[in-house]
Amino acid sequence: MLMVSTRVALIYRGASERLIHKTLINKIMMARRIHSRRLDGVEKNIWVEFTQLAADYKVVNLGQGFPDFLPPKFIQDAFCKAVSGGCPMHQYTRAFGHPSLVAILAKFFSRIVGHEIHPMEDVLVTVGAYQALFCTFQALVDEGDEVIIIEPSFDCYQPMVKMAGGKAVFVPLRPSGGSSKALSSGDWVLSAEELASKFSPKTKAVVINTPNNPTGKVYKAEELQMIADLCVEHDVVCISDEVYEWLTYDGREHVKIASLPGMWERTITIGSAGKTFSATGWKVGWAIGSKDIMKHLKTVHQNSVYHCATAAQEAVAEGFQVEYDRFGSPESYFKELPKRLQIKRDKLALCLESVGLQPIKPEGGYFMIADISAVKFDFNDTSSQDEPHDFRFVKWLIKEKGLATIPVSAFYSLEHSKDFENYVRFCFTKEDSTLDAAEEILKKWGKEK
Ligand code: IK2
Repeated sequence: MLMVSTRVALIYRGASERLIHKTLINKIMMARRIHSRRLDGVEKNIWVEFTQLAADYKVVNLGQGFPDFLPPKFIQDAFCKAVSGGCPMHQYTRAFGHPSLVAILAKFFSRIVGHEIHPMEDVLVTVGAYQALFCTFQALVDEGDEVIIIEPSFDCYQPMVKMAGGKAVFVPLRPSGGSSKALSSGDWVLSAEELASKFSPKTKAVVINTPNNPTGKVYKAEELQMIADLCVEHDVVCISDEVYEWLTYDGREHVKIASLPGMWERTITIGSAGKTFSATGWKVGWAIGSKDIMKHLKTVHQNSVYHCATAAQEAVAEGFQVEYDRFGSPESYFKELPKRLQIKRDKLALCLESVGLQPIKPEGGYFMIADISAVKFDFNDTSSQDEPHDFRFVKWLIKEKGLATIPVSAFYSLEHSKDFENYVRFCFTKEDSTLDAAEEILKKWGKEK
């Protein structure tokens, strides 16, 4: 009896020693670095942080850039038709873009760029403009390469360059004549000398974004020509993010840098059906460029997502066909939407002025930035006390007043962000009722001051 229980005890002891041993090994394993070095320093993301904060506080949201109104009926119908259109729309399609979509994108943009775009060779359909950017940086950038980014810039460019092994080199747009005088996004200018000084033998590409997020700057033809000349002189690629291409105001014209002499061969133009048709959740985007560059983006794409949703691509193709047929006419959504947004922009600008926030009127895009330097606010949130001024203002506005916006210094590198902590970004691509609710909050706060 005694011998049996000793044996059982020994078995148990053996088992528990094995367990301790295994746990120790697990602990040692977990102490190892499990994440790749390319993720160091890119963990934070303003959209994740501020979208969550806006949701937690259930605020009026002029933060993230998406319309809270429906896409136009013709494209909703096209989506419904696509998903009820039989088996093929529910299955895989061509990896680099659904045939009907690449065909119409090529036809549509050939007319604008002034170059015959080949649907199968020069176009890549991606999961939103985001993935077009990701494929571009992965395809072009090698360890040690430099990529010049004009700031303020959409916040994913720098982390994507870094993850590809490259180094971002920044050059800022500056308010000409000082911030008190630069009251339109057109007053935010790029110095040709400063830009030229950033090129080196390591420079692989320059990234521009027109109309710009967050300022709304629409680059003039002569500004684009200056950038193009430098790209040709230094034999580098231009990555042109044009997701807001149809949204220009006050008669301002959007110019594609790819349409300038000598630029088709060295430009990757990036677009978004989300912004084009007010359907950001569909996540259909594209990159267009010469086949010699595009083949490398396709390699990244086929080894990552392979292709994006078939039915969404079919619907976007139909949307572009409708717009192709009525291009330039007043019924065109590409004419009607900016007209509508211009009214919203002006309404918001008046409201901001009335409470002492100085708006910088955008020439294009979804957003308006405003100077907050004249504003006093009392924020007792110790958790954010080391954060930049605009971050604290935005958190205060969310938590204390119930209105979400985005801090503009998040669109700058550490090198320049300190100079731009006095701005916040408002999205005016919203229902009138949302803008009215925001106005009510701002006016109430204005009275309390
Ligand atoms: N490029 C720019 C300049 C963008 O603004 C966006 C999307 N906008 O982001 C939301 C915001 O700023 O509040 C993209 C690329 C990505 O576009 P897509 O949604 O097609 O992936």
